[in-house]
Amino acid sequence: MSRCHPSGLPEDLLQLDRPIVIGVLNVTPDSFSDGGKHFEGTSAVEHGIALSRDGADIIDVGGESTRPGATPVDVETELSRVLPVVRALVAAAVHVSIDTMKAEVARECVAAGACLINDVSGGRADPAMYATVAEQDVPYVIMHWRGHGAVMNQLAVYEDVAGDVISELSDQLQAAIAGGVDPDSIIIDPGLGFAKDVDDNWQVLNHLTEFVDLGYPVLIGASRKRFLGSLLADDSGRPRAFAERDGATDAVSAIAAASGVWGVRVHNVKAAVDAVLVGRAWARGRQ
Ligand code: PMM
Repeated sequence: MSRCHPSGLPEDLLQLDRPIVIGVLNVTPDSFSDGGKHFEGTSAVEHGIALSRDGADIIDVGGESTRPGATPVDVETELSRVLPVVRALVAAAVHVSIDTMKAEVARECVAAGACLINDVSGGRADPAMYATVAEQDVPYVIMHWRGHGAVMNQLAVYEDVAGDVISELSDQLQAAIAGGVDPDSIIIDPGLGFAKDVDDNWQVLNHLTEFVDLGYPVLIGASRKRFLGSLLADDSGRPRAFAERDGATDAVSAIAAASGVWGVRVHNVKAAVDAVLVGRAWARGRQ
């Protein structure tokens, strides 16, 4: 089980002896489960502080929805959404990561105090990203990604899902390192729900230890996603409401922690901290 921390992580988090819990804070009008809820700056900051009090180690601030069919935003719009929130949370001594596919947004937010760059495209959306990351001393999340929200559902075609995702993620890793990114700063993420049909996600999760065995810290973002909504659908096939998917999210977080992941990215932080503690204890019982 490899769960060592990436280089560049804030000192106090390096001491943590359980998987990291990252709280989701979408400052967007249209994200899939909390879009519009925290669109106003002050409510976003208050929610970020509340997540931090609930036990989130890092708050992941995003200003562009990545859901299928979402409208892309330009750099200025994204920065105007995220930068004030990043600044206010950093001023409140909260660790912040920036969820962006844009190098300029990443650079500005790290300058404002963000301690991690979470790029769901893993460098594939912006050719300037690797060079920008190489200049920062913060960890960098490389997520498996095949294309933007407008097309990603059409791209969910695999021969062998887990094998294909591992191979494509390895290509992204190689490109990042060739582009100057410090390998010790990299976190990998299989990208649940991104160009993946419902069953594809379960296959990826079933092979989670193979991702862990690649030797990089692994982050998992299952929280409230469609594959959980489908699993919990009612008798008429209607997916479970977003806010009622947290029990299933916690179950995934516990099993992921027992499988050796480095961190989970979730909407409901309190129960997720318990879930990763269960997973850690489970894994220790095995040793
Ligand atoms: N999922 C979403 C957004 N950002 N980042 C990482 N690293 N991994 C994910 O799975 C991920 C992400 C989409 O979910 P949201 O709309 O709830 O933020």
